[in-house]
Amino acid sequence: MKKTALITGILGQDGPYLAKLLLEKDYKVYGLMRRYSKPNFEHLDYLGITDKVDFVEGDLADEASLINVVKSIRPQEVYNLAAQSFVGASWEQAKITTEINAVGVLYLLNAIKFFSPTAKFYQASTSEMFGLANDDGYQDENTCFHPRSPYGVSKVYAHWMTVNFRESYNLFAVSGILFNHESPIRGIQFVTRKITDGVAKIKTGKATELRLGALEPKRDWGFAGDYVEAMWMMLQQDEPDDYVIATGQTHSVQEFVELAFKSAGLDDWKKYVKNDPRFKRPAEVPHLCGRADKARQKLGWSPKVSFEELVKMMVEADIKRHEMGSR
Ligand code: NAP
Ligand code: G4F
Repeated sequence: MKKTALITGILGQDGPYLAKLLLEKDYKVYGLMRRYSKPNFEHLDYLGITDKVDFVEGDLADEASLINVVKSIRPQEVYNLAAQSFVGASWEQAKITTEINAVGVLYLLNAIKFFSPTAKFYQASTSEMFGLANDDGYQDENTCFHPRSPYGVSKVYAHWMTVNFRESYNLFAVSGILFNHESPIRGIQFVTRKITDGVAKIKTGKATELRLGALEPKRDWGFAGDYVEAMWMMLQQDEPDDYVIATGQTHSVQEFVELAFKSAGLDDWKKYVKNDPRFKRPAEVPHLCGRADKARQKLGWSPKVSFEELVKMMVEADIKRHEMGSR
């Protein structure tokens, strides 16, 4: 019998990578998506799996829709990847960010508790929960949270609600605290993809500049394909637990910019990059660097793609896309 998994956030970045992994492991994969007049399957198409996923309609902000989905599928594994995931928008849209990322997780946990209580549940937690904590060093499972955005705050609620359902109702519920992870299908608003797309546009003569905010913040950037493996591994354990997933290396936005321009054969990045205060945030997270020792020891997980390989992969994919006529 095939195992059955429900993935929320199926049209985003991580949803397609995780779906591909589970399909390769012979799962039946259901993907939850909102109601659209015109859904965008671009990311699933990129990985060649659109017709292999069973789509179900539902919205994290609508409890009844989640109950219907969980009740009708009764999945063995639920991966909650759906979120208003863009930190920069979360100040202007704090309420909807909270409804989806925090209260939505409570709705989903309740639906599982009542209608599929043996399902294993994965919550997509984030290094944004650490925020200002431990400014210079590493962050791991023992680091205190100090979120710096409504997004970070909403994710802290969801993290603790996941832990609370585990402790209160004996649910197999885990929280994966993932540091930034990227890919050629990263959303175009996020800084890495904005940079690689911008570099590709400059390279192919479609743009002459790239406008960015702060270049100093440091992030621990890995490859999304490696990180979804850790999600799956967490649900294959005998006991539910929370894990930090990270590369253990950190780079500034400027370092990403320099390498991206260099990968495209454009030497003088300063000629093209313009500072734009519109992309600065009311409160910044200056330094993230994860320590994933627990995941290494207990799950046997480690990242495979290096920072340099990641930047090159993204730049090459965007140049190819623009050369083929994409806007
Ligand atoms: P993403 O590309 O933004 O995808 C999020 C998905 O959630 C989108 O497909 C979106 O659907 C869906 N969604 C948003 N609101 C929804 C709602 N109300 N109901 C149902 N679906 C909804 O994010 P990602 O990079 O794949 O990240 C996956 C998860 O990991 C997110 O929870 C994110 O917060 C978390 N995370 C990401 C990272 C990272 O570096 N990527 C790191 C740590 C944690 P639409 O297509 O309809 O907009
Ligand atoms: O790429 P970002 O928007 O990602 P951020 O804020 O780190 O959040 C991402 O990673 C989190 C994990 O830590 C996830 F939970 C979250 O869902 C998301 O996937 O920004 C990275 C850095 C920030 O310091 C930002 O201020 O880049 C800086 N930055 C500078 N100029 C910019 C820009 N960010 C964006 N998006 N656009 C700019 O023009």
